[in-house]
Amino acid sequence: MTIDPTSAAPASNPLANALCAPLASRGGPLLHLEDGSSRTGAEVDGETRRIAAALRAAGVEPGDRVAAQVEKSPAALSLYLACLRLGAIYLPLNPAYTDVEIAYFVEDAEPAALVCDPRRAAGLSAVAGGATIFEMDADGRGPLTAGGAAFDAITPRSPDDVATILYTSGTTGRAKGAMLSHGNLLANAETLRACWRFTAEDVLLHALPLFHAHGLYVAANVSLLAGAQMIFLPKFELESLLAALPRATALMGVPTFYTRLLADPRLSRETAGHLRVAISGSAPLFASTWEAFKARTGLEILERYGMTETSMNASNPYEGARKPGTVGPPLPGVEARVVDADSGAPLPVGEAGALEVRGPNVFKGYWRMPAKTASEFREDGFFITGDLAQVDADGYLTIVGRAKDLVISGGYNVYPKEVEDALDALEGVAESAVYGAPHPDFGEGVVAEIVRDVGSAAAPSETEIIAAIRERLAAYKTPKRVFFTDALPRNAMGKVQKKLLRERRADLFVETGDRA
Ligand code: MLC
Ligand code: AMP
Repeated sequence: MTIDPTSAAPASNPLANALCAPLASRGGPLLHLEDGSSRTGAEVDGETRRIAAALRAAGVEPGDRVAAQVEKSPAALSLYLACLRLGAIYLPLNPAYTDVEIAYFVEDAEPAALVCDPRRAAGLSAVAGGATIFEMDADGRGPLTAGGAAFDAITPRSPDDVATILYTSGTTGRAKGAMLSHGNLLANAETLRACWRFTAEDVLLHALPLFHAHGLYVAANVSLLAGAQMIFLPKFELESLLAALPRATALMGVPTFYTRLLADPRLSRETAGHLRVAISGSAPLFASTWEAFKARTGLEILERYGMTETSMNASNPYEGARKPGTVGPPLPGVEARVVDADSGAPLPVGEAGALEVRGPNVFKGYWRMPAKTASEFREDGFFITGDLAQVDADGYLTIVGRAKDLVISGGYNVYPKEVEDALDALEGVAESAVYGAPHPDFGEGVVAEIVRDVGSAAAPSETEIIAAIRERLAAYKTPKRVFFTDALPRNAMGKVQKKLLRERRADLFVETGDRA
């Protein structure tokens, strides 16, 4: 099926029809849970309709935002599907975000409903604005799933209507809500399902969070579209993953999943023997990890490349050569080009430059930020990814770096500017520089260099600074180490030379073996 996300017709809600409608007749298992129980498609469908009815009864209208800061559970999946059915915009949020972080998202997105863990409800009620708060615990219990009426309709939505908003931070430190349309999500899921050969015979090992593009747009959408089953683990936990692996036909993970699996001697041809495909993305996968995984399991990891704004853009082939270190050719229907960042002129094969993409997968823009949106697109509709890439003679892309100041830690994006702003606001800090140092587990670990404010009586220690930041920002954004320096290294233009800092601390985590 080819979806044209710009077409205004026909208002039938193709995404909900593709993902939700088939569930009612699925009497077999859809989700296999850690405790050995399972949920049939029909059960998930029933829960979806109940949640949709409860949201509707609370006044949630099509186009309204439903923010959710909930633990991963079958009900969290149903909540997403309920929003699609209702025509509401689903806005998932990492449970690791602090109340301070949530306050910004709520103020910006003005959701009609905020679904959260009961333990967070009191704190969040202070920042919820006009949103109705619904509690949902880690087992999915709460007023939305308690029973009652069912919303059986599927609200008409055109492919151009917004289905989800996922916040991604930015180089300015201000998070932006990336709006993905129904057409965007369906087109990408359909392409991936076909490229990766997902069918109703598949059992996907789903250990990713459900609040990011990887776990939601890729893992969940593709499985639902294919009618596949999912082993639905609440999070990555090595023991559970190894226990479930022999039952899975497919695995999707960030590179940390693969390095952690490889560090365990139980990963073998036998334990991974049922897998037909192991997919990696969200951060660079080292060729050495690819080789080691192949040597141990016989499987060639299929690496693909995407981002929140675009879902998936490129993938190594299912059939044909998978080249370690590359992310494969652009997906069918996606155009990718490598250009000179300043002139926009296309670069020849083998030359590294700015990567730009265009296709039915590319998002509608940033929520209420038309100027920011416009500045990230070229006139001919190509989106400037902020990644640096080169293309080889076979058309395979390699991501060689980032034009944007970004750290990717265990697959989570950390924008240094956001952390630097939080550091600079602390008493006793004159200025700071945040960057990523190589980390054996997370790929990159967040590190801060601080210049103390000599005019201030406060002289916070490393531990105090880490504790103060942790109150404001999620743990994965909080620097794992803080160093003090008299001056930050700057170039002639006055720009902090983060490359130099990274090089200086290249052995920081590697030497100490520090994982936390
Ligand atoms: C957890 N911590 C992290 C971290 N995850 N620190 C840095 N980076 C991370 N990614 C913190 C914890 O809060 C804890 O801090 C300490 O580090 C140790 O935690 P852990 O027990 O080792 O972490 P764990 O819970 O096992 O989580 C690690 C992980 C997880 C890699 C499994 O981060 C994860 O699931 N990452 C996937 C992220 C993802 O889905 N990205 C996709 C984005 S979409 P403390 O202080 O509490 O002790 C995208 C587009 C695309 O990028 O292309 O897919
Ligand atoms: P996010 O904003 O969380 O969606 O992160 C998207 C970013 O992750 C991209 O812009 C890339 O920098 C990075 N990324 C995703 N997949 C890969 C990959 N396979 N290799 C290298 N970087 C990747």
